[in-house]
Amino acid sequence: MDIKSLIKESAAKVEARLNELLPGEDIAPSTIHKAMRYSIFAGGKRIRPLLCLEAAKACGGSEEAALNAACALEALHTYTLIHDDLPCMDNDDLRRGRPTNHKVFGEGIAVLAGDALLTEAFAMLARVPANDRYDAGDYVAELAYRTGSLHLVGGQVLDLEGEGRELTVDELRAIHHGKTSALIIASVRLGGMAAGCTHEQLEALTEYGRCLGLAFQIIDDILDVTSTPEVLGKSIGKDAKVHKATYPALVGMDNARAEARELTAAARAALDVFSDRRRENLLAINDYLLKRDY
Ligand code: GRG
Repeated sequence: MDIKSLIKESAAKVEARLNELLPGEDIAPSTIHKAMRYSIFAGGKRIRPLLCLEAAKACGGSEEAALNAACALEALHTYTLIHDDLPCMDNDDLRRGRPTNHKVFGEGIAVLAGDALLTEAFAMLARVPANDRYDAGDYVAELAYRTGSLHLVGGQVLDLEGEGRELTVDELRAIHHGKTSALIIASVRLGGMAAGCTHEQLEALTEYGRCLGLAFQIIDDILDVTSTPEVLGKSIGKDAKVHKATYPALVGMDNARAEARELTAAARAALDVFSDRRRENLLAINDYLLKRDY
């Protein structure tokens, strides 16, 4: 299957399951359910669920075993987008091609919609089937570790504290690791764990996620300079406006592109422990994300 069809099919499966797992818009209190659904069903590339499902398949597991974990990752990711867009954070008014959650529902409901999606993510994980190596406790601990104050939330703290200050490349890498790579690492690890992967496979997926995650964020920084809001579905050029450090600003556009290419090669090499057939889709995703234009 070509990569675009793979992405489309995977997104359709994840959206159908999310629709089953999340409370309907007509369930009271309906405002919050409308707000949660507004942001989660606004489109989005669904890269994290895709990585989770494909990591499970690379480890010999089924998509079904990892589907609730894939949904949990998208719910958690959507919470970060809603909260990141709030006036007290990045203060954005466009996300996934639509007005941001707080612009439509108000700040109070947007905070709560993010909170509820975060909470639902753990409920979804608790429903991922156990296998010989891992159970719900392991899945919950994994997502909590990667997205709490040590990683994802911690990355946002470094980001807030770095605003308006000259950052070193290492400081910027630490922000990108927390805000982006940590959830991407969790995506592939949870897919592997849901498939009952070996320790060696889990280590390989962790390194693949780390490299791919950082490359993904460097490309995101590049697109923030070179693309348009119409193509990306979110505001662009914001980082420069608020004097936030980005890869192209710190190391130059050519070096940023070169580093993204090197990380993509390192992510590819990390998958050497898998057979050609098993790693085929993870490799295709890796290449696709380097060349993406949105
Ligand atoms: C806890 C508030 C809070 C934030 C944590 C993850 C994060 C930090 C903030 C979200 C905003 C942001 C720019 C994160 C960097 C990672 C990134 C590039 C997110 C966008 O992901 P895509 O491109 O988005 O996969 P779609 O809309 O396609 O799902």
